[in-house]
Amino acid sequence: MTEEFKSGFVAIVGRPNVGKSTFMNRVIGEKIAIMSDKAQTTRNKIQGVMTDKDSQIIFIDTPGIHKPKHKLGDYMVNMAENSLNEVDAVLFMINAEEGYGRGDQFIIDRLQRVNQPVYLIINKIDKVHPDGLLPLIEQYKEKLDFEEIIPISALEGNNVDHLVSVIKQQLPEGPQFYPEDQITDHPERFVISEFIREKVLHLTREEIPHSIAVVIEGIEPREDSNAVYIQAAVIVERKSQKGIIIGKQGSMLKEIGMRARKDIEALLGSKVYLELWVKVQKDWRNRQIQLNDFGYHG
Ligand code: GDP
Ligand code: K
Ligand code: MG
Repeated sequence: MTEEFKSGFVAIVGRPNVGKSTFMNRVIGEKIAIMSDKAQTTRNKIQGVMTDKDSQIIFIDTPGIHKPKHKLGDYMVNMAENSLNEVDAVLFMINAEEGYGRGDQFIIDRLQRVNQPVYLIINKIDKVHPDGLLPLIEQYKEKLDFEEIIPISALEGNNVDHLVSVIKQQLPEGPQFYPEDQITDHPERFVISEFIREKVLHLTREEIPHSIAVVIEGIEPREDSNAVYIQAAVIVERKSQKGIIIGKQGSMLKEIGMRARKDIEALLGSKVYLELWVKVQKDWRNRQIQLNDFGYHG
């Protein structure tokens, strides 16, 4: 009998900053999920596709499930929960250094309603002494019936290959959903907007928390010059925030644009002209009706 091709969808859940994006990027090998020390950087689900000769794994990097604070929070939690019931396996990632916390209980409560196999992934083992792992494993075992418990270091790569092979065994026979060279099914538009948002968050630090969105208003490849023209708007809630993002004589916005442009050029492999501006749109997070405009589709 010949080996059948296997394929399936795998969701990654866990508190913010446990290393979900780092893991995705290590497995996929490209900067598609945005990594940052700030919580909630990954807002939409990003799919990364890993293909080899006999399998294809489609990873869903969910936004961290957490207790909602406003409408957008609700939306994010619902989206994350829904995606868990459409996958073949769930990776519940924790940080070996932090141990069990209330944020985990909130996620575990949700995972109890999931029928698919749930794997406990203990990440950042490079930061702890191996003796500390056993008590941690015992503690989590009591909370949920995990299919398997796998310690890894997403940053250094320890045991990541093993985890991938375990997932592969779990997958059903199935088609190759995406072409081999495709690493994400998100339109470039979304990745580009995330690059810009990442730069805003990095450069403005705590002054601009998460109350921004980035909307790509135009992407226009010009064949004559092999360049891509991109127009994007940064949406803020208050006028004061607009001032911070623009900076003295536009210096901040210029820096944001310059850094984002470098990432976008690397992504698209061509020269990029990026036109950025800032718009004030009051209380956008609580206006459900606008969410679709910003690209938050369930
Ligand atoms: P996410 O919010 O779960 O997507 O977390 P990120 O992937 O953005 O990672 C948050 C922080 O943890 C970043 O600074 C990463 O470099 C760091 N990190 C992720 N995985 C590891 C790991 O295995 N070991 C160590 N030491 N740091 C890690
Ligand atoms: K993060
Ligand atoms: Mg992330």
